[in-house]
This record gives sequence, structure tokens and C-alpha cells, in this order.
Amino acid sequence: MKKNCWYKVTASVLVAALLLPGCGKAVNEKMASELNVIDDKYRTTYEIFVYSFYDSDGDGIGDLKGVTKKLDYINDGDDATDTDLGCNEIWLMPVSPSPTYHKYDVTDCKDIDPQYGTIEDFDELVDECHKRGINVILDLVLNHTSVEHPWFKASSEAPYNEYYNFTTEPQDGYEALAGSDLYYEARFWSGMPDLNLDNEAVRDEIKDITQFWIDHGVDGFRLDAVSYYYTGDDSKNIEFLTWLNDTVKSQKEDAYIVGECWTNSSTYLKYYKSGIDSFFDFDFAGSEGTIAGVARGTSAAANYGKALEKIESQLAEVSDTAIDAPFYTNHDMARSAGYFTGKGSQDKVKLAGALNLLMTGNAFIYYGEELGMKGSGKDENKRAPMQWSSTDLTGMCNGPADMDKFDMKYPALDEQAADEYSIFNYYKAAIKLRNMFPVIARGKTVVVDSLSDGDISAFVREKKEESTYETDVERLLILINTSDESKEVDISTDDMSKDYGNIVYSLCTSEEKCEYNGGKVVIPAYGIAVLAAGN
Ligand SMILES: [Ca+2]
Ligand SMILES: [Ca+2]
Ligand SMILES: [Ca+2]
Repeated sequence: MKKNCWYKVTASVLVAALLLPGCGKAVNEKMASELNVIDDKYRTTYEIFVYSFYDSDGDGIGDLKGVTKKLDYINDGDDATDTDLGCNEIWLMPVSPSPTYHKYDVTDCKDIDPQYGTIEDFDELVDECHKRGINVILDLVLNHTSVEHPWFKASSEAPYNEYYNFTTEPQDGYEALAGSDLYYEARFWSGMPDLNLDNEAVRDEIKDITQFWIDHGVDGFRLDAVSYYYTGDDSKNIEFLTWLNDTVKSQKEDAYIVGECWTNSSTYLKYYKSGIDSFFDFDFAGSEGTIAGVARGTSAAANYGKALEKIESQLAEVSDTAIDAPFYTNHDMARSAGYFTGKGSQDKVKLAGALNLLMTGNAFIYYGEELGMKGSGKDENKRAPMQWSSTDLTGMCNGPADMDKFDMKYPALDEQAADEYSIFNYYKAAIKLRNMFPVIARGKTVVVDSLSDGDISAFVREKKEESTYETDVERLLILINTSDESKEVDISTDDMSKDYGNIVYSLCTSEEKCEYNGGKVVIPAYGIAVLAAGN
């Protein structure tokens, strides 16, 4: 391991500099300038529902100019500042014309919904992202269109009669077509007819659509509902995804593609055979996933490390280009504020965020997750307006019309930004940890069994042998305390971990910090200690 200057600074100074914004400014700046942001596909991606993010023109609906205005919040492009979150990719939920607020039923896949702005606004957003080192991936809805799409409206005649799936008999997943004796496939809702993806003309249209957005500068795509392409037929889905991956990569070799295959890992692992870079890791996500279970304490801390080791080895087996796409919550899931109740619930919201951001791969955060926003029940509630401020309502969106009225559990951004122990500042510190050490996103996990138990997850994150990126730190020991009390972990007698005498990062939920003393690491309740070798 090469020596570098900063981690020889004493642990206590580092801890203060990293975790107390505004404290130890000189060291803070030094640390920030040491960020190792690598231009590859192992990013930290911020999912944005444009409708509810930031409204630039006062009509109450978020828009593309609004996202552009708020890019400095996501990443200001300057490694020397850390007022920004530090994400380096955004996923825009659908932005094309649509009759609904959520816009997953598209009427023109090669345009921008007028509620969101114009294609010029889109070009400007992409430019401004790229200036800041932020990649842009766009939601691509290929399973279905809107019933209002001109193709469906013309589907009584050639060639559009073959763009969709019609039958003469009623069957599961089909809807009666008004004014005819036909039924059309519509797996989600009568307003969303499924496309016939076997049709060559439909595939040509898709090729045009991906080329259109690549010409407008996007860096990749998020694929909606891939297991519904051919409902119930994984091999046909994989065949289509292989065609799509080849098509997009021939248009843009380094495009990043992530698919939504809302199943468990035994199914979505198979989909990696298609060559698609990533599939969302649903096993870890949501109120019943691995992350929430470990944070809640209903699952042993040790299970987190074990689950990481397992998914990483399964991914390595199925493909040598597979990149995990961990996430904790998204627009279809209840928000995290409601996952935990009682004592320690805010600590658990924070810890869960870190368990997501400590995973290997391209980690995703859903807008507002970094504030512990609330929202459950109907979908509209999960897509509430971003809480910029509760006093200055500039740019505040109205949110979906059918959203229930409810109060947030935690304060808005301006208040949280000023509180060094807020959920927001914790998330920021967790993203910074991810940016600072390239092995966190790109390495592999090796569990330290002898130190792992119900309360402690202990593992080494190390650079994979075949990896070529440059890093000064090739190995870290990560110790996570998921319990509600301080724990002392004796690493001095364990062969795998005894050489890690240097706390390089301490991610804690309160003013208490991790400490190293003569082979023992003291970790506060819900705290995370990150150690490098040496002392
Ligand atoms: Ca607007
Ligand atoms: Ca910055
Ligand atoms: Ca389908």
C-alpha cells in the first residue's frame, strides 16, 4: 500500500474534521481535496421525480429548469466544497409527454412534457450536469405506452395493429378494446397498453428513441418494468434485454443501463446474462429488505456482511461486467421515516442510509431520502414535494393532486443543513466516505466472522485483483454497531483485522465518535468505524 499524507493525521483530528461541519476547517479542506472521484459506472445516483423536485416558474409543478437550478445541491462540481450532497449521477423519472402526473404512460417518447419544459431545457440540464461531473440517466418505459399514444390510437390499422398485443378472447392481463370485439394486453392498467416487443417495427422505433436521447447527451438509461416485457417468460425478457443492450452500446459504447426487475435475487441475477450493467438489488430494499431488517435489529448485524459477500460472489459468477445497483427506497416504496418507531428511530434512519451507501456497485438514493422524508400508502404520498424549507416556499412544488395531506416527521433541508447531527448531514458524510475511498463502491467484501455477531457487522472491503483503478487505500476494515449501546470490539487477536489500527472515518449518529485504543475499537450506538492498516 502506498503511503499518503492524510491518513497519518491523528484519528481524533480526522474524526472531528469529517463529522463536525464547520470544525477544523483547514483539515476539512485538505480532506475534501483528496476525494477520489473516478469517472466510471460505480457512482452514487440521485433519483429525481421532476414533478415534485423544484418549480422554476411558480405553477406548482417541478420542471427541468428547476432541476438545473438545484444541481449545486446534488453536486457543485467542486471537490473542495462539501456543502453539496456529492452524488455524481442523476436518474430522471420519465420526462416525456404523458396524460398522468407520474408520466409512466408516454404519448411521445422523443419529446419533453410541456409541464416539465422543452427539449432545450433538457439540453441545458444535461450540459450543466456534465459541467459538474454528474451523469444523467433517463427512465425508459418500453413495456407499454399511453392509450393516448398516436400508435395505439391508430392501432386498428397497419402497421400499428402489430405494435400491441391483441386477442379475440378475454384473458388475464388483457382489457376489452372499446368499439371492437378485441382485447389488448395491459399488464398494469387499462391506460397502459403493452407493446409487442417481437415486432421489428417496434424495435426500430426503440432504436430511434435511444439514439434520440443519446444525441441529447444522456449517459444511460433506467429500464422500467423489465420483467413485464414478456410477462412470465424470463428467457424472452433476457433475449430482448440482450438485443437492447447491444443496440444501446452500439450507439454509445460506455452507456450505463440499469433495469428494474422487481423480483428477488434468484430471478434478477439471471437477467445479468443480457449484458445489462445493473439490476436494482431488491433483496436489500424497502421496509422488509436486508437493510431495514439489520437497522431495525430484527436481523442480526452479521447478516449484512454475509448478504454482501453472497450477492457479490453471485454477481461475479454470472457475469464479469455485472455491477450491483443497491438502493434503499424508491418512488414505489413507503419512505424510510415510517420504518422505525420509538427510541433510536432517527438513528436507524441514518444507519439504514449508510448500509445502502456502503454497498459495492452503483448506489441509488431517492430524493428526500436524505432528509428522512415521510410518505406511505398510496403512490402519490411516496412522491411528495422535496422539503427545501418550511419557511421559504420559493420553488416548492404542490406534489401530486391526489396526495394526502400529512406532516413530515423530520425538518426541511434548510433546518437540517444547519444541524450537524441531522439526517441530511449524516447522508452527506456517508456519500463522502463513498467518494473518498474507491474500494467502497468497487471492491469486494470479506466478512470477519470472529468479530461479527448480533450487534456487530465486521468485514474487510478490498480491491479486487483484476481491478485497474488507482487508489492509495486498497483495504479497509469496516465495523458497524447496529445496537443501541456503545460496543468495544477487540481486533488485536484476530488475524484478519489486527493490523487495522487507524480509524480513517467515523460515521456516527451523534456527537460520540469511534475511538481506537491499544487494539480495541470503541463504537458508539449505531456507529460505524472505518479503519485502514497502520497506526
Ligand atoms: Ca413549473
Ligand atoms: Ca463539492
Ligand atoms: Ca409486456
